[in-house]
Amino acid sequence: MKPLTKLTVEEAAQFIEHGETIGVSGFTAAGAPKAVPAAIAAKAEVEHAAGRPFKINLISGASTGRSLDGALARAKALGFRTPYQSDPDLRRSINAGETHFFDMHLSRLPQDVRYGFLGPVRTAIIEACDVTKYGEIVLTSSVGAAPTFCHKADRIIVELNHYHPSFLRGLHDIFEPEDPPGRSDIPVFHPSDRIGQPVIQVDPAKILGVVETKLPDETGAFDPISDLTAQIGHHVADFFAREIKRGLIPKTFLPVQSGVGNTANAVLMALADNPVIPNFQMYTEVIQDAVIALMEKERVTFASGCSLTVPSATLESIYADWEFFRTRLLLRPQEITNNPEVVRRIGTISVNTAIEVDLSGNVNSTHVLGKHMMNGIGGSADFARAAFLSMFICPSTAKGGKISTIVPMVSHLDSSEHSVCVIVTEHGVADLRGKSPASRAQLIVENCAHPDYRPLLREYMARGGNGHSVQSLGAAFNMHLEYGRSGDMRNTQWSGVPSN
Ligand code: 0RQ
Repeated sequence: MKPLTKLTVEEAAQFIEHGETIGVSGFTAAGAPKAVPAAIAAKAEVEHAAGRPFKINLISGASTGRSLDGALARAKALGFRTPYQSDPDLRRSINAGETHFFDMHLSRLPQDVRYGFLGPVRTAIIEACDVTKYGEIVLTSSVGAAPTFCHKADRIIVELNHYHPSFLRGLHDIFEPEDPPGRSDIPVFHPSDRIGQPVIQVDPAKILGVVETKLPDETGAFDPISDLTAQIGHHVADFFAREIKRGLIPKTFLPVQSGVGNTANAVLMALADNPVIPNFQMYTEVIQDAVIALMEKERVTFASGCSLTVPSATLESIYADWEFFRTRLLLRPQEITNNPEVVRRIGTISVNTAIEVDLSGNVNSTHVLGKHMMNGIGGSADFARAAFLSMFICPSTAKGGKISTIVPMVSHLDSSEHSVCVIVTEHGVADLRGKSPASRAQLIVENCAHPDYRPLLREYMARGGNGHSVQSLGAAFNMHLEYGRSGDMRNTQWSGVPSN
């Protein structure tokens, strides 16, 4: 067996051609390649300066880091991007129409690549903590869609990142289902069930070469918990505690999925502080730092996820205490972490963040004022649709109160009212299960909307007239339009708007 070829980053970048599709490891900034993408961005700048076109199509697990999405967007080197992003430069490029972005459910990405719906993948660029001449690739702090990219790409470039220790072999559970009509069940019955292999096995002849690096993940720290996020967290925890007392959630609780961000951290901390909620497990996609803090306190007993998206100091402390964490953490492909079959079977409790929510309970997770892409739907709807209980949380206002996140009708739809069970803001909880449209609207306005907006929303509801839902088609977007006109939704007037 031949040893693997060593490459410099520049040599690796020279393999990448204008117009090709690249699949990269990583899920969030965790485990994404860093050195080769930055060198591809530098190559793009040289090509552009010489008057030659250079753009690639990029497919990842989810968002990536600044050396990948950020560098390539700044170099104007991204023609097409899917399935998720959170980089400010890439967001600008997408909203300016320079990069074509396809926003999709993260659980579907690997199979859509296998089915060929996203075209052929030429090159996979994969961050590893170990790679052998037999073609065994050991991933780092995430799995994402790396197994599928490795299997479908014509060729693989490995970024061997010595920042991550090779003892991570065993953290990952690599499993790819067969495609229809041959697909069988995905035999995960508990968050800790292992169903695959610890490595991605590839034909070593496909590995173009190995670039050695030592670079930390580009994951930022979250803000400290604020009064507002703490209030949301307490409402969520109190709600679940009540449900346990009512016998509607088992006393042993159920595996939790939580979205990513400051509010999600606050929710996890509040769950852990609530004495009625027992120690629990996570079946989630992003394992963020609150999970690690709660694991150290033995409140979270196990976490199955797709990535360890934690600041470098936290990751280093996990590696330093590997004997403790080794038996409590497991990383899977996004096709499995977010799989609706598994999420429904194990009864996941799902908590995600909304940009806006309407009076029917529809959720917009992606588009600010209906037009500007924020990040993408991510895994939120994979979980929301299949969960035992699906909750969306958000502050009741944005932009210093000038925007109400509770609106008559969402300006873009990601999770429909049929997938959304409960809404929570800092003002309270609207439990929408088993409620008619009129009762749902009333609960959302009275329990969740900011008091400044309640009179406006009550007036809107009164204009709805006859019909099953409370909507007034002539006025549904008037609050959004008012923000465009005066910069403050509180100035909305309903007079002059037809009632229907
Ligand atoms: O913008 O920072 O410029 O002020 O949106 O809002 O309140 O800080 O909340 O960071 O938790 O993000 C939905 C975007 C929330 C995120 C979303 C503005 C607000 C601020 C961020 P500024 P917050 P968060 C797991 C599951 C979809 C994917 C998902 C997300 C910025 O949670 O991308 O759930 N979710 N994945 O001011 C105008 C409104 C607004 C608004 C908020 N109504 N109008 N601006 N903002 N509401 C992860 C993965 O899938 C990988």
